[in-house]
Amino acid sequence: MRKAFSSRIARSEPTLEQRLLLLFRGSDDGILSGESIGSFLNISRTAVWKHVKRLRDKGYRIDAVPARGYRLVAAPDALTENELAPGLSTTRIGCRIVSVPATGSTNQLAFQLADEGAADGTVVIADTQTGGRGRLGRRWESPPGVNLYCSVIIRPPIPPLHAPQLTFLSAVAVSRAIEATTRLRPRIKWPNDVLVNDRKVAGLLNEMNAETDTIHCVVLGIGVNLNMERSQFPDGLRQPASSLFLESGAAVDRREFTRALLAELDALYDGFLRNGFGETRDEWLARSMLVGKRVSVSFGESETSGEVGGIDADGALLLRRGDGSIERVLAGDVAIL
Ligand code: BT5
Repeated sequence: MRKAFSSRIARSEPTLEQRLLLLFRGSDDGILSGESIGSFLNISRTAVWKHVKRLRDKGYRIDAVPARGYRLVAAPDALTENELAPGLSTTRIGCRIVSVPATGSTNQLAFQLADEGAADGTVVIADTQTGGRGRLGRRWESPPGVNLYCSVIIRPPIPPLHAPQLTFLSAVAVSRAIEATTRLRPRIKWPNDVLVNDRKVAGLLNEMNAETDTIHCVVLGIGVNLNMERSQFPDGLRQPASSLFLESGAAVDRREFTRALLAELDALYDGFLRNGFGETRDEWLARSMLVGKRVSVSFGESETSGEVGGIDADGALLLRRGDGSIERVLAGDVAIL
């Protein structure tokens, strides 16, 4: 028997390190005496020193200012819980953020954590992936320091049959986050791509652990090319690809983008659990680049074509064929004709 999980888990209290960072960031000149830190956090001077050292070990530059105390000079450009949690006001998504410098695939790590009981809304982020996965065993290029690779563990009380609906949540959340942090206008391509100026900037890979009628967990894998440079894209990608930086000309603050994404996902997931798939589906359709277009969809050896009418309640693509019949397509790669 697997453990049952509460569907609503409040974000845990900030840790001492997070409170220390908040203190530094809230102080006028960025300098705090060991004594004042100790009294704010109710810890000894030795404990203050230990926490400062721990932050330094994590890449924070904290200088000692003679006779005055400590000054936070620079924070690492890292997508850690310390950097993301302050200012993140979600109810589920991001209740816990597990951040690692490198892993094979964040989806794989998320499944391991889910097996160990990780709660609904746990987010796994890696700075780089050595075996980033696309669909059908394809590879997802994941260079360090520039992009976002994250996997969100959710445990929705829905039948496994409806799980494909969740891909649409991720696609809408990524699109909203792009709009919230850049001036770009993203479009969604069924089933799992987000494009800017017809170039792919994000890919989604949802995977599930389920039995016939019960979902144990769904892992929403989200890869967004934020600051990737042209030279970091290998030749021969399936379709033209780009990053938000390349399309907008401005570097994206990875922390700001990640917080925006988690907030949008939280809001959409909350609406999904309360009111079902309808709202996400409507927004997805409004953002879709395919509706009304003639497309061909290939899956392995098979290929079909028609005019896109929309998606149905299960997230299947609805194709109107030449003879007027409607075909439901559950998976495949789409090309616009
Ligand atoms: C996808 O597959 O688009 C799903 C990508 C999901 C990646 C995230 S990152 C976090 C999480 N952890 C993982 O291990 N995966 C998820 P698909 O539609 O099959 O597209 C894959 C194809 O896109 C590849 O075969 C390449 O041609 C191309 N591609 C590879 N890396 C890319 C990149 N960074 N940007 C754009 N296109 C890329």
